[in-house]
Amino acid sequence: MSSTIRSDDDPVTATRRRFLTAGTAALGGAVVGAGAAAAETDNLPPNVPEWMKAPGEPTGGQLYGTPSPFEKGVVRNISTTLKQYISASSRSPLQDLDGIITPNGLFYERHHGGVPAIDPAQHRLMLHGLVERPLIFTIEDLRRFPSESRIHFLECSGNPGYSKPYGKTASDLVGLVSCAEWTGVSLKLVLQEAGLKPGAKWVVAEGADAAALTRSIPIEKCLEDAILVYSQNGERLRPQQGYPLRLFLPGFEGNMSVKWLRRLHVTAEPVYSREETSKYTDLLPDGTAREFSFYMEAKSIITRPSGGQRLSAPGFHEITGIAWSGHGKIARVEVSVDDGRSWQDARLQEPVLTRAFTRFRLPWQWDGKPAMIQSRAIDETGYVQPTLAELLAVRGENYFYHNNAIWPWRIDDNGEVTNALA
Ligand SMILES: Nc1nc2c(c(=O)[nH]1)N[C@H]1C(S)=C(S)[C@@H](COP(=O)(O)O)O[C@H]1N2
Ligand SMILES: [Mo]
Repeated sequence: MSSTIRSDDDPVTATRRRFLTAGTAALGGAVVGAGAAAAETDNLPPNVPEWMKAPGEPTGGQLYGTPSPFEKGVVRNISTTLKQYISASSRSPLQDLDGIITPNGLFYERHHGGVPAIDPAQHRLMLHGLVERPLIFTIEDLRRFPSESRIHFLECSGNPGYSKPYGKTASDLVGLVSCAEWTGVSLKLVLQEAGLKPGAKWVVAEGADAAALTRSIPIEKCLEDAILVYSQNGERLRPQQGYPLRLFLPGFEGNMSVKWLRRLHVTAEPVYSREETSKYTDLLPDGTAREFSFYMEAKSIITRPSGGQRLSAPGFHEITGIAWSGHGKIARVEVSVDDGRSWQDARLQEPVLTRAFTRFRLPWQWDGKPAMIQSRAIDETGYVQPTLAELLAVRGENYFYHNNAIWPWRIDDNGEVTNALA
């Protein structure tokens, strides 16, 4: 027996394709990926490890499960320079996650007035304005409607929020994005229950937090795919994500998915609230403002190898990351391993869903020399993720929202991965 990993399509006796060559444990040799300290233990082959010698913890010790204590470093990333009081954010540790679903405890957070503690029994959703029948719903009322579940990303328009790229890790750079399965009732059904009056063109959504965050949403989006969400990844929303009810607008900038939703006011015009005028409006180089900037454009990031990580040895490494677009499905992701001179198609992991994370992968042989790796997403509309220089040439630097530029990583000859634009 050898611990060398072989590809699935090879018979186990063949040695055609070996992924791990240098640094891999052969029997009696060193240990894969383990440091010198770990090699001191008696728990390694051929010994029987101590956790096999007695029964483990009984179930019931933890009524709500938590990750292994050995994963305690996989946590949300909270800025140490920004005051985390009323206006706060925390970033998803994208570089530590696999697949396309962000676990609820690691979902990014952004709030403008703290996290309210809402008793669902005392929470109501009011629907009024240009409707035939103004209605007030309890959470139980909303749960009586037909439900639906869909997987979508959510991204803050301030992700990363600066034209000057700063930060070390994928999380520092673009951690204000996450992806989950959302369950709730289609907003269209709820609007139909009230009956829209002629002239109903906008729906103004208001949150029940101290910020009373308010945004005007075009009626077309409300009737297309907006959801009134009460559950995320199978369980009820977390307080940070809008418990007990949030609006969810697939593909639109995060701040429009109003959390702790208390009111939907159907109007003929947008209300020009603070969050759609002084904030989240993009001032262009010619002095005009890009209003409104609803859609999050195609974007991708390599999460492994990525900033803060280190390649252990030359040889095989899988390059993997996530891509997403507010305009629909990801059509292609291209990866360059030679500083943008040539690009290859990465393999897209199924399912490729609309307005959701798509995981991409590219097998790569690192020759041990310095390298520059980067990914660019192309969505089903044909839109290609731009470089930072291309983006700044068009949009200027008067504002810092909607930065969907390519983020290259530099790999040093010692395997260290750093932000190539910093
Ligand atoms: N009521 C309310 N809704 C809100 C916010 C808020 O502060 N109050 N923040 C918005 C912003 S800026 C973003 S990016 C998303 C973040 O959602 P999350 O914290 O669930 O990731 O919620 C939006 N909805
Ligand atoms: Mo945001």
